Amino acid sequence: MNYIDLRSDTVSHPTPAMREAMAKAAVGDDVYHDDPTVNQLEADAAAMLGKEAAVFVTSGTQGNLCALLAHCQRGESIIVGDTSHIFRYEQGGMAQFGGLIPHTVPVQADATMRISDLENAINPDDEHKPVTRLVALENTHNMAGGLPISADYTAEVGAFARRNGLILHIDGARIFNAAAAYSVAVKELVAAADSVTFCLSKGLCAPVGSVLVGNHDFIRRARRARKALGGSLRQAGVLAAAGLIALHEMTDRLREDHQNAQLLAEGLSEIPAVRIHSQNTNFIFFSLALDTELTFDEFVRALWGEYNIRMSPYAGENGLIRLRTHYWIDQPAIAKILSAVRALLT
Ligand code: TLP
Repeated sequence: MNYIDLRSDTVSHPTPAMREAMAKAAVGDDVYHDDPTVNQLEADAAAMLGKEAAVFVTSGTQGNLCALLAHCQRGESIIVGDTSHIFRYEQGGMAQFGGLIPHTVPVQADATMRISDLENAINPDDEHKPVTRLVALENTHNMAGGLPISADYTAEVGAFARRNGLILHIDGARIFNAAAAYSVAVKELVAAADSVTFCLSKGLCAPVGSVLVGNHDFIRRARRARKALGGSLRQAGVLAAAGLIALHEMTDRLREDHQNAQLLAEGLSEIPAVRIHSQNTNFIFFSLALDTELTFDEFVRALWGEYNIRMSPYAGENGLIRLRTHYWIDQPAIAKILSAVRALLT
């Protein structure tokens, strides 16, 4: 990348190895299940997450929606965090396309939801109320500042779900970041879940795509949902080829992104006009001191106009700037960012 883009990890471009693999990928028609590269990606993803089967989808949003459509019937209710991506940033697809009713529960500062709150969100067997079918977790949690949640907590929610006859889905868009943060195999983090969506296209750098995993019967139904949503692809092996590199070569290096985020946050915290709000995994949230000469918008514009550095205001909270490190933000880039911010703010 010939500019520095910190707006998200979704902006990461494919690596040279991915572009090469994409050019050489063996392909077939995936609707006939005969794209060997997609089949390989699905098999490898299922094995890595410890589930029976997988389906390649175009995005995290589509993966979550296919999961909800495959697990639930119209008119049912699902329990989700009040700051979860599924509830806040997926256009209410569950209601638009699935007729599902979200029952929100507060997400705590540590990115978990209290088990007592989850218990209270289950509707009683009462004909006035929608049937509660599913609970969804998010790991790492985007709006909680990229905090990972542990295998122990996930197991607790899994036990809660089983006790109450509920399905557990994990929006694991960045589950490999969580695994890197806890130094555990991703399989352990999702052992209690019935299904998991994870993204190939964020910190893992693939240009397109996510994967949804679960048991055979669930994946068969998710494939049907994907088709109805127009998400079944044909020679998708060109995309899956990059996905295979994401899975096998990019997951272990996420630790570097976390270390770089820490380095960047430490450097920024030494600049008097900067207030660091949080730094977890590959996320940083910061704001500018109130007496800073530049307005927030001027600061972001000058960084881009004068230094080729992109940052964006965070939609959730006024005045907060959200940064994400990724493969293309290396230590020389961090030095450039720090000197540009220093130059603009001092
Ligand atoms: N999040 C994007 C934006 O949509 C906010 C970002 O830049 O962080 N789950 C989680 C936890 C996510 O953060 C995202 C993307 C998704 C699902 C959806 O993935 P895509 O963008 O592939 O549909």
